[in-house]
Amino acid sequence: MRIIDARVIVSCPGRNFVTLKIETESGVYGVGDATLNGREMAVVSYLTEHVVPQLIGRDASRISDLWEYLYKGAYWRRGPVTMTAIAAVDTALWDIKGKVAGLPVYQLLGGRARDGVTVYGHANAAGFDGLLSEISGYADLGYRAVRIQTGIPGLSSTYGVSKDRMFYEPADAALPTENVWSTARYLNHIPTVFQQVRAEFGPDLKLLHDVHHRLTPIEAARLGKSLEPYDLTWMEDPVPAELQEGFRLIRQHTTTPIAVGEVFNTIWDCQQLITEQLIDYIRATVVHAGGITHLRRIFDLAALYHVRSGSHGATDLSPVCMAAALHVDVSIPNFGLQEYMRHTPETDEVFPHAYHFEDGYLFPGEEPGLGVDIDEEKAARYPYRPASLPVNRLEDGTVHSW
Ligand code: EZ4
Ligand code: CO
Repeated sequence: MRIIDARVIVSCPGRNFVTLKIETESGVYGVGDATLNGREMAVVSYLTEHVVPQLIGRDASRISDLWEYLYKGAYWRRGPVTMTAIAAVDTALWDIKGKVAGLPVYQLLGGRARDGVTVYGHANAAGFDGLLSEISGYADLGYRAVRIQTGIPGLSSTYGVSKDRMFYEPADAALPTENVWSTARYLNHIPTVFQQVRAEFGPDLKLLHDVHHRLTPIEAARLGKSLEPYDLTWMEDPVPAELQEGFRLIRQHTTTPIAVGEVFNTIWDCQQLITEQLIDYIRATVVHAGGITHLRRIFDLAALYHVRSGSHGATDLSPVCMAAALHVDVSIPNFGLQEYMRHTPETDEVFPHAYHFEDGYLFPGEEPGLGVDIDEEKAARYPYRPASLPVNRLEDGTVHSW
């Protein structure tokens, strides 16, 4: 079954998405997400200039072989642009394989290991009263797990607190906006928030928090310790993770579980974190970690070391990525949690999908393949708009991790 065409579709139905569509001689086609927030056009160029010409004429059924061909064949390994491009190809080929087999992709991955995929939503507000009503809203919708982000007194803005009530979008301008950060203000405030939230909602609701790479290991250790009484499901991205051994220090001091991985591209980014049992949840994704094929390799390694999955599912991961993630989530033994930020109605319209939410769970649906598509006519109505993620500075002007 030869590949006869591959196209990169860029569309901005509320936010930018890059989608790869691979067509075969039999007429069956597959789709893959290739969105890298704030760096979209780098992946578009990598795909159109370098990958697509190499796909034409190849056998679409040889997923593993094509993965190795694109990874080893480039000579230059790893990195977000390369791995996002490979992920898009891999995802589209799994979609094709499922359609040809007449089976949803999760069946090809071993079948269902659970009934539904437990998801967590994003409750956020600048102040405490707003936060409580956001959390209640999620609980009323049936969510069993909620991520909590809140404003920090003395800071005009911070990561995770939306301007739009429903749809948080950090890539908020063509050129980066700038935020101001204070670790001291943050560390003093956050435990008081969780103390009140836990008191209000009782022991059953799972509570999560995203530190978004802003602390040093010893600061993260202090935060984890101070949050222990409030029983967090995880503390996410406590420190930038280039230094994997840095997590040892956090681990020595706190039993608050640690989740990391949304910016990881390969198994080599988390190999030490997993094998030394320095984390509890690995949050790598289909789109940024080499597709279904490579993500499964990461999750399999994690399973040996009691590390569970916790895949990233922010709005910049398109419905194509979400669909692929759900087929993986429902079929692996060591599933933990799936992030689920709702897409805008425009996005859902451009990407019709079979997955659906019910009572705190997502279900991948029973369509052959991934059960997601791109409506190219509708996509064409939303042209690309440059958008960048913010840059963060300390109060004295020093550039800090965002
Ligand atoms: O900042 O997806 O857990 N979710 C996150 C996200 C990321 C964005 C970056 O593109 O940290 O909100
Ligand atoms: Co995050």
